[in-house]
Amino acid sequence: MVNRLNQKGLPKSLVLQQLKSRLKEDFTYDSGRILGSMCTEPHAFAKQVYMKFLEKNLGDPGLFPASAELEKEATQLLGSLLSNPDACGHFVSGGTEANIIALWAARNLSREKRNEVIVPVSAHYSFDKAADLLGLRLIKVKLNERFQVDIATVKETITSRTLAIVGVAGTTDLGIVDSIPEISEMAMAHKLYLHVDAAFGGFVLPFFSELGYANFDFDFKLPGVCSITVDPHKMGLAPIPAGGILFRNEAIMKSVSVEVPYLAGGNTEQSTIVGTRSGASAVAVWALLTHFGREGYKAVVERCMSLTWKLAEGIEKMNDVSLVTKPVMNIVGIKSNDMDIHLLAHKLREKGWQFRFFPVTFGLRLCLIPNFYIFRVSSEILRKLSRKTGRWRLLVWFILQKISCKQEERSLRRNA
Ligand code: 0PR
Repeated sequence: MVNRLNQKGLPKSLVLQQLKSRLKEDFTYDSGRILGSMCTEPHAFAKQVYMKFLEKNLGDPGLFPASAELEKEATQLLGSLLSNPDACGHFVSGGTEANIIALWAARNLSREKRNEVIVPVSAHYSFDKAADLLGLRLIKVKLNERFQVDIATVKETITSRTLAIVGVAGTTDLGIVDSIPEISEMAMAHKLYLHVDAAFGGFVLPFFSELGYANFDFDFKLPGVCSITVDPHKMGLAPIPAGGILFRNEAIMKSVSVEVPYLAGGNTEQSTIVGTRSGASAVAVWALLTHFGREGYKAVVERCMSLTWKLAEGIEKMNDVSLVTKPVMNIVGIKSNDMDIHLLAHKLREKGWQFRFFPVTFGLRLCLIPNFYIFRVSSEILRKLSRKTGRWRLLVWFILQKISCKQEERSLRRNA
């Protein structure tokens, strides 16, 4: 069927009715069926702020200077979380744009003829897009037995063509953190740009040492780190779009600046890919950071991690399935030696459950995100599902037992 614009418009009520029915097939976070997403239901306060300031456009700081100032402040607040209150940067469409901007800066700052970027094979596919757009070549390095980038191979891979190295602090499939201190040393020694993709981990790892978990150095504390991707629309509970790109200093950011001669009195620069850009997102991030503070985000991470440990403990006790590896942050990979986990993912999908299947590790990914509805609706549906899925009952039982935890739900609601 070809869709054509109606000659006459329809009444709002009819349009809304159509939308209600047309969008029924979309998953919703409050259904509790989304178990493998890195995004979450945005925090209610962030939604309120976002709706209030929808018209703000950071592409025109002449019209919205106060919003631009709040964005600057929010990047500093986030920078302070990542050991550098002097950090600068922007809130952009997502981690993809942030990673593209980082490699853009690396390329512009690089010495002549350098066009190779070393990334772990676990790096997000946004780096493939970045390389394609920027005319760069990705050199993908294998992982060690702990699923971190293999440092010895990174070392061997550096040549006179290398311009940058990317380290990941929270891989997309398993939430693994590369050994960024070692990469930082290497980057310093070879005068290479180091970008850290902490799109997911940037809101998780800063609280680990205070919470008594294994500590990971990954941020601006390490002198070689030039930029960090950190996405408020993942673990930061902000509405989409809110990716974050932070630079160590302005000189690095300026390497991608373009002068805009006719906006804001003719004296402005832009260092983002897009021009018109959501100010509401940046304002909502500022509001969330200010409202939550360190303690607030720490509590979110603590809850997510305590669920993660429970899930991991439960899986370890099961016969049919096992952990791909011990979780580092609130991402759990589940594999099986004697059943087809891909088929399980497919079956669960058919039944309306959303997991991610990762072909490389041949595992399912669960993200224990701050979305507390997960714990509410799960039990009843899982009970039904458990009767139907036969041999996979154990996994389903496990999710029912461990994730649909009423106690957690109550505590999450109390703290929301
Ligand atoms: N860096 C890392 C480490 C990521 O995991 C992701 C996205 C990105 C960068 C890119 O971020 P944007 O998607 O914001 O551009 N990781 C998620 C993933 O691939 C994105 C996602 C989130 C996909 C929610 C689906 C979903 O429901 O799983």
